[in-house]
Amino acid sequence: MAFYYQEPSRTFSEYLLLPNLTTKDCIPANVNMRTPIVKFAKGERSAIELNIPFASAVMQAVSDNHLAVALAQTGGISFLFGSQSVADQAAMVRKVKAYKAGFVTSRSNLTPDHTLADVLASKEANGHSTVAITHDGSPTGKLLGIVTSRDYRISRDLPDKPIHSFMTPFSSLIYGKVGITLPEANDLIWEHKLNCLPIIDDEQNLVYLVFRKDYDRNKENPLELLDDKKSYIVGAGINTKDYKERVPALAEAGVDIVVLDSSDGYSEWQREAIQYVKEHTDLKIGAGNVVDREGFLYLVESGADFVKVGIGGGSICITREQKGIGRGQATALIEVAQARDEYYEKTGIYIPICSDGGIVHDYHITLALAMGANFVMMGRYFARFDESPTKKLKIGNSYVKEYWAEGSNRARNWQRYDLGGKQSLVFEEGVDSYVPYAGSLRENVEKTISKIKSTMCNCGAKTIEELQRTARISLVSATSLVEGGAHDVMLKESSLGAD
Ligand code: RVP
Repeated sequence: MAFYYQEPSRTFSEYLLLPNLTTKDCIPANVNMRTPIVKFAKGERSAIELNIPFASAVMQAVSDNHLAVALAQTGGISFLFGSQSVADQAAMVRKVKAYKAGFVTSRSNLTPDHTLADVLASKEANGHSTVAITHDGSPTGKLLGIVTSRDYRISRDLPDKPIHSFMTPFSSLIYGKVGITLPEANDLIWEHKLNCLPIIDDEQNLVYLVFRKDYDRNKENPLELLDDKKSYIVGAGINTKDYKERVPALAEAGVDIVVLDSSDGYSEWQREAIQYVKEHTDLKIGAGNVVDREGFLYLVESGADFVKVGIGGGSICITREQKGIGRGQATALIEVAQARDEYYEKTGIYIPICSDGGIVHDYHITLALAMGANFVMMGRYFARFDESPTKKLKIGNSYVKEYWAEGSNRARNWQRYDLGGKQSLVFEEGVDSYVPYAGSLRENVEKTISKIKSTMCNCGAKTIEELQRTARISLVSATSLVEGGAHDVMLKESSLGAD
């Protein structure tokens, strides 16, 4: 006979935290959100810790090198999507590791033979008003000039005017040489009243641009997540099919940590992949996803450095509808956290866990942490920001960004779902969607973190570990859920749509 659980499985929205005594020193400024993400023995520290407990999902629509840099600057980590070629994913890792704060690779580039119409089209497409003019139109070609909106007049100039006739030519440009520091670049920018300083190598090839507006911003990254060589820390998703090629290439590119990305991680394939990574590299590896004690212990005994929890709770995920497997995210997390604590008691080894998917409101993050997660992985949350790799579109009066699932036909990530059958996606486990555009990652993350810190203070906790130890959590009835939102009033327009 099948085994029946006596309790239904539950989601975050069914729980609330109760306040504990808030002492006078328990203010948001004193809350530290540092959190371990790889296993460690009692009395030791985790080899990788985040400054905020956020990871971005292993998804094409979320985690590329741009988002990885932006998230590392705020203290979290991205796991670069794995549903791309080994070479492309390794190149993304290299870009993150080579990124130098304030030094950006030029995103808008044309050749001298392009026209004013091309400049305007490029500006329309990506919003950048500074265009680097290189011999081949690439971001690293020989620098021949720069075009900004001060170089042309749309009312007078004809669209077919060639760029070489109006660009600021290289001979008139102020530039820096590779090796220049950010403060030195900034001095040049101020001295010559520039908006942008190109940085070139000995052959006059363009390497970076430094923008005046970025300088102040880069001074404000007190929580940025750096390795010991001052490069940003970055992770990458892998699968159980091509890890023998993918993992060495990622390691060679300098990745800090990998995670097995699968909708169901309780499998012998994951065990083999973990063991391969442990035997052949020094990399840390996360595994998953699981939703119960058995799955957790299996992956831990296979050697996983952290375990990811969650099946079917993702906003774009239809695994539960398609296959009838999964578990309410809160219940899954509570059971795995309990198994983790018991394992720690027994062995003295602490295994961090990541709650993956289903975060809708910011307070869900605080609940996940209180329930035992060391960090959360989010897709929808990050897909809404400027830095995610997808297109921003206007639909009606609202701006949206595209967000599609890894199990959708669009992503074609069959490796994530494969159970040893034919090598293709036989049916979809996720959808293609839009999410409301929400602006910059930094502003949103800061706001979310301040909400979490404020709740932690209500709960009398100054660290995540303290929150996990002392939180009091209550189930709420269906009717008290109604009481929790604004009710029995008519909302003014300005209050609609608040998170
Ligand atoms: P969310 O943050 O709720 O958007 O969920 C993101 C998570 O959804 C991912 O980290 C992944 O675990 C899961 N996902 C991604 N694609 C699919 C799918 O096709 N079903 N699910």
